[in-house]
Amino acid sequence: MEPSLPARCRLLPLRIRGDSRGSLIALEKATGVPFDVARAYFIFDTREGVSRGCHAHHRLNQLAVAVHGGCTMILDDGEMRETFRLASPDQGLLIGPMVWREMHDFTPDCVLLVLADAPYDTDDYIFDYEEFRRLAGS
Ligand code: T46
Repeated sequence: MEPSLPARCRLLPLRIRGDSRGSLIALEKATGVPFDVARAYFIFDTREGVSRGCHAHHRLNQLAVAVHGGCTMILDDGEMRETFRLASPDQGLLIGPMVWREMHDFTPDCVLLVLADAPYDTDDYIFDYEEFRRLAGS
């Protein structure tokens, strides 16, 4: 069953272009990416028991795909908090602005690909949860 996600978050089913050689998934506007991609990064080799994220962004839109392995995502819009497992290469997770995100329980082989609509900018981060709650409520 699809998880109900907080505001500004959405699951994006990704079409697998499979043939006898194997599988391919393309990420672009035509396949549902709802923004112009300004940056891509991927997270891998995450150590056992380590958590990542634990912040929100003022403006950033992102699409996260567990292209290999998986991790548990916690998403929080300031009112609703949802936990679910992101662990399939044909499932994209859109995370909009003002969403607190945490990533836990990475499999050792997890490769998390993230597309973003803006360059890396430390000023866009909110690292304090209470500040996030205050801004989300205003
Ligand atoms: C997010 C989650 C899903 C860069 O130099 N450029 C970049 O584009 C990024 C994202 C990071 N960095 C540097 C900054 C740190 O020295 O890479 C190091 C690790 O980044 P960070 O601690 O921010 O990684 P996560 O996994 O906690 O968070 C990242 C993204 O920062 C964040 O936007 O939503 O992945």
